[in-house]
Amino acid sequence: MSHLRFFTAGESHGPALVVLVEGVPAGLPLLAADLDGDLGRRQQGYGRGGRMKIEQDRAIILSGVRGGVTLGSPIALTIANRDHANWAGRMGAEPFAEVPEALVRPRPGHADLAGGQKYNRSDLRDILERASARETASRVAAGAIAKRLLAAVGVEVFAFVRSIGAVACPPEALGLPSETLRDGARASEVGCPDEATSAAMKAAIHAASHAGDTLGGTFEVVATGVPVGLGSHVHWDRKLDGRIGQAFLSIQAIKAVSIGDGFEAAALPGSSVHDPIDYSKEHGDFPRRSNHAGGLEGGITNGAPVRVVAAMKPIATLRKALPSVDIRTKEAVDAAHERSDICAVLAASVVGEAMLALVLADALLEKFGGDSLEELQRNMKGYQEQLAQWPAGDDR
Ligand code: EPS
Repeated sequence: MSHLRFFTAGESHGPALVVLVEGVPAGLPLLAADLDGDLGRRQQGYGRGGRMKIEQDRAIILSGVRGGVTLGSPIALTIANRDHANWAGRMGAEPFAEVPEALVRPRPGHADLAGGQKYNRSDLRDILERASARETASRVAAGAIAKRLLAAVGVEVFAFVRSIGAVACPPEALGLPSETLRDGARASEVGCPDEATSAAMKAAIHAASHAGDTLGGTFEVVATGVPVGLGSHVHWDRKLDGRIGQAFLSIQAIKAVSIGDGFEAAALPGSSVHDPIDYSKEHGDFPRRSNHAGGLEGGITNGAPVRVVAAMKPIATLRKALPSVDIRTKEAVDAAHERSDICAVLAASVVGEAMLALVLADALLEKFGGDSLEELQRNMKGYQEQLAQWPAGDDR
């Protein structure tokens, strides 16, 4: 991401998370409260653990916004870790009075072991603290800024949960109109727009909890109102589907991502997969009869909603801990367990919204530029006028 850049910093039980977002044009109305809605949604979901009872994630904007409007300068913000108060003497930048007990029993599936080896740390807490999905609160704050920018040009991003463990939303529910999917997901404790499936998902999470186990699942993120022409076919690192894939695979516990019909398309003939082209005289555009492509062809947005599906593995911290090894004694032990979520697929779907919003906002600024919101909107209008005339004539 080179036009809208963001950095995150912070350990899970350190004093705070820190976010820096650079490249947001001047003149965008922005309040901390605009970020808090998504931060709160990320904390929700049936199956979250004890930490979410402690935290109340709120953004404190430190720079880049004056009187509720962006300045075009870097936006810096923090989110407090309330749990830090319970980690006195064990977390913090200053030397400790007493060496804290080291974490030496790596959890299979977490960064503990490989991270400890790579960074030469003998207390695996030095790895866990940053690998934790707590970091995703920072991404959601950055993503909420990107969403504000996208909303100013008519793009909306939302997500819904498609499956949890073996319980999946029926195919007919997946094809419901966008508003129904969005509102249904927001009304569900597991983020699934189908009521009967939501109930079955809750039952599955409940059963996993009793078994000391965890559950993963899949979610879909949709962006509507995306203009034709974001991304490019001309080079591998400019293809927008590739950039989306990287953004989603960087989310903690995400192991697979697909666009449009994804893996399902591989089993079908081309005639069932590609979206026939029409021409609308009324709108002067080229609508499609279907959207199997998920709004992307040749690495370029085609004007249809962008649809991304991601698969989250079950959380790696299990109450009924898996076999591991004490890295100091080399003895067989159970992996470490302090507390954990049973299922966080709804939370991950909110993080997915943030990542898609950040990639789309970056691609939007790449195509249209603009130091101010007005300039961005003017540039977009000029392009839309060009599209309405397209093709203007012979190229040569
Ligand atoms: C999380 C905070 C963490 C975990 C979870 C996500 O808090 P704690 O480690 O204090 O319980 O609840 O992180 C993980 C699932 C993980 O594997 O690291 C959060 O804010 O989302």
